[in-house]
Amino acid sequence: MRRALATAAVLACTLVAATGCGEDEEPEDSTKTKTIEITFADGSVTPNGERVDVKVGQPIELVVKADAEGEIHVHSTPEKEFTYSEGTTTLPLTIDKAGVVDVESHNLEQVIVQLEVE
Ligand SMILES: [Cu+2]
Repeated sequence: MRRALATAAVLACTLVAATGCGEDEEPEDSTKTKTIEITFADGSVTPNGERVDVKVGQPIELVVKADAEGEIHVHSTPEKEFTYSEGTTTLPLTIDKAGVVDVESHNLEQVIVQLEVE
């Protein structure tokens, strides 16, 4: 069902290509899981401080691909800590307060993404 709708949306986009039809213009569905892919490789991480819009209570999945195990901090209230292992780890997350929430790697001392929760 969801897939069929997505296909229809893609077709609609092609038809109105002249007016532009980006991902950003799609109305955000707060019940749809937001997937954020995070890659750790050779001591660095991607993304690197990027802002991601999410809704309060929206299910989020951090899909972590890593070449070594490590830890991710989510600076929400209260804070959350996640560990990931080598390979792919999927970390489910929801934020129940509006604001900007940093997702960090303390091993690398880097902000991975900033969740703009509204
Ligand atoms: Cu932290």
